[in-house]
Amino acid sequence: MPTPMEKWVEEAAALTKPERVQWCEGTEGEHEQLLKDMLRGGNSLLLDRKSFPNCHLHRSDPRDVARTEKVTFICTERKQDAGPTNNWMAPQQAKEMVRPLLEGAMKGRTMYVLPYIMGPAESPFARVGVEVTDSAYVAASMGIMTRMGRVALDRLGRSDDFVPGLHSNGDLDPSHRYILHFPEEKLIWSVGSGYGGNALLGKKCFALRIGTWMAREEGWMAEHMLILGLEDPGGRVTYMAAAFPSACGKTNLAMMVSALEDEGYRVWTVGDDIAWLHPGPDGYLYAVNPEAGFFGVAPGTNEHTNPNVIEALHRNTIFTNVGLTPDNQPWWEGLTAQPPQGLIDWKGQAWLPENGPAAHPNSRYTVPARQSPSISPRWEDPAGVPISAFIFGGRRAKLEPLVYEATSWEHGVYSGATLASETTAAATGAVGVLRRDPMAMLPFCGYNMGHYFSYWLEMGRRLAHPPRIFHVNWFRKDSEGRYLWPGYGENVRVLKWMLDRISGAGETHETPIGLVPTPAALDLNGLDISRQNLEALLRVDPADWSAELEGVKEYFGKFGDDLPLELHSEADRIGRRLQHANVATGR
Ligand code: SAT
Ligand code: MN
Repeated sequence: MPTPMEKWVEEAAALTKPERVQWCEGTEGEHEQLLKDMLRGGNSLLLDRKSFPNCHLHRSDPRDVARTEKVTFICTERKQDAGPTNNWMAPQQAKEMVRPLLEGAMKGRTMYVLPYIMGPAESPFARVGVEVTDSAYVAASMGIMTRMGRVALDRLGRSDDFVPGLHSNGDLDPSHRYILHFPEEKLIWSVGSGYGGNALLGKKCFALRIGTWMAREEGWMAEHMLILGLEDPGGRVTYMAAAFPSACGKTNLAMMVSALEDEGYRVWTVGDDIAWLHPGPDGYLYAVNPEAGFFGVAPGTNEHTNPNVIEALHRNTIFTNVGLTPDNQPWWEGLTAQPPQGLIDWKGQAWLPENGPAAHPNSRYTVPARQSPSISPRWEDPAGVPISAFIFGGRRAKLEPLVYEATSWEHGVYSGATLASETTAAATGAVGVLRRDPMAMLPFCGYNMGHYFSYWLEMGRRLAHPPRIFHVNWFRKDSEGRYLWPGYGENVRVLKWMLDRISGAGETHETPIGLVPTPAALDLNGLDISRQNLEALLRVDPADWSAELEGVKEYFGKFGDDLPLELHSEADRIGRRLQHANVATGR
């Protein structure tokens, strides 16, 4: 008797008609073979063996370089269950429309069967998925990003508790591209893209879109959050999880080399993108990183911004859409001050600056997490790590102070629900436009976001020790457009203040929007920052915030009756406080 997984794979093969089917075991030899298949595909090359052993460069189709949110759908029976922020199609309609694109899509190709685990293999919180794909690049990448192969089959046995994902590159024509999620049957179909979150189905499709649905059914949380441990001079480690929209520095924050290392503050990486969080018997929330690798943004990464990852990605790394130096090393904007002579650009052409950057702005590295010098000794702890703080952050040139603390769980949920950020190259579309991105989950919540806010509020009630909630903005600029805060390793100064708050210290100044540190409460030892810039960083302008509140209310209107009343009350409360402040400042 075939297992439920074997049965599903047979059906997928009957639909897509591959020439051959390869079940992946997850061995090292097999990983080498997948990389060779990738090289034979023609859009990949081996990098310099000496300086980058076992590293590859892959060039995706130039029309396929980022997640495509317009063609990403949540397919539920009722439209209301997908909510106002998701694209929706009824499941049957979606399948009828997309099935013809999958019929025979793997003719003449190999179908790789990738059984995988999201989460530490021994963890009770880990879950099994299976992806079938006709892309060797996807297969090799899934081998880095997940625990793939025999280990997943052994965990699953004959159970039907797995999330199937059918992926085909199709013809890569953007008009034939669909990323479909069927949360009611926990199924994923993806066709027409071989890139990132569109194609590595364990990541955004399973761990977040299907994951949020499962989490609500089962009483846990799936969030777009990095997980880090901050060690203090006494050797005690406090864990924090932080949500930022894609390409806003999650990987760099999670892997930071602390500017306060001499004082004994050190950052340990548990995860850089996704957190699965479960309430523990002690009333704390415990986080595991479902992934096994980092799929990080390359441009801007260098010895200063992320030395840990620079060290990590000198071996066993797949680079996607970066530039190439004449001696076969990867290169991207920001890696070195000056671009080397004789660069090849991400499309494989001699680089001409007038044609744009050498590396695509959303070019990436895919590297095993264990290779980072900052990897936490507890990153695969089956029980997870207890979370003391949630941090929300976006990219805001104006308005948002460097950091503030929410005054209650409800206020914290409000600050997450109203998160806004200037868009980046991680998704197709205009860059630098302000958009609301609640909890950095706008593209990743698999159900009605109004219900998701309610679920957050409910979790707070359920936890005896909910994490404190903070909001940060590393990206505030002065009137000349210069960043006010140096960021990167210096961000530890803000984390240290949070640590003080968690332990009951840390001076604050109460503002209408929350608790901002007093300038003296931040450890600025050894940092050259003017008093004026510091004040500008921490400023909460009541008039600007009143305008922001109008935008928030308009946004909330989108959710109608699905928006929990508590969030309206929070908005009203902040509105009243702003009014007082406006009166006080005479506006
Ligand atoms: O393309 S991914 O979704 O994997 C990366 C990101 O946008 O966060
Ligand atoms: Mn992400």
